[in-house]
Amino acid sequence: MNELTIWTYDWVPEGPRGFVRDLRLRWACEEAGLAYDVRTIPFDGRETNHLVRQPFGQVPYLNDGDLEIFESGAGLLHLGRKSEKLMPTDPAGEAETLQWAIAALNSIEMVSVPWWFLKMCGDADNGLTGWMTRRLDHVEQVLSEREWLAADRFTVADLLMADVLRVADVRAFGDRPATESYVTRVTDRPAFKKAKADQIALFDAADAMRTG
Ligand SMILES: N[C@@H](CCC(=O)N[C@@H](CS)C(=O)NCC(=O)O)C(=O)O
Repeated sequence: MNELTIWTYDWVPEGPRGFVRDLRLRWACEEAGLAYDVRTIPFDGRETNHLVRQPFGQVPYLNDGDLEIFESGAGLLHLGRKSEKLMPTDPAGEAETLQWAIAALNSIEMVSVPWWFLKMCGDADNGLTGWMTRRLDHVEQVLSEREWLAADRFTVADLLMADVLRVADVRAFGDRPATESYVTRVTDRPAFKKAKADQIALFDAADAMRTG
């Protein structure tokens, strides 16, 4: 058994496969060469069956020995401290990485998730469209001037930002060539491909168990 255990659901419907946020933690471990196990809790009953570990009934959460951490962003920053491949240790590089990791969560995903949810509910031209446009345009401007968000190289900030931006509806929302090539570049990394394939394989295998 490894010190690091990533927790996810034992099954999800097909739609979110490849996008469940345990992928962020798998991806980080793959990038850093950190050994990890993946364990599951039942999807059925998720609203209440693991509130003691994740107070919103969601996944992922992470064990590192006796440490328990929920929120994918917190898990990523924790892993970042374990490997320079994910987060530089010099103060300037670390600060850049932290600010862009938080920006991915709190300035982009904070808008993109509710925008996407309203769109999924049939309200494509919803009240968040202007806000979403402005945020994505600002990111496009940044990405048109640099290859990576922080420290002139791949960091956990890119992992998070690319994961937020790779959602098909977000990518299709306007023509942003720098963003598109950034997402393609980051998700072309072998660590991402392995993390995604492993997650999909876990959920695909669980189909058979559910149908008997
Ligand atoms: N802010 C949380 C969001 C976690 C989240 O949205 N998890 C989804 C799977 S990707 C989930 O558990 N959804 C089930 C639910 O909300 O009931 C994080 O980044 O860890």
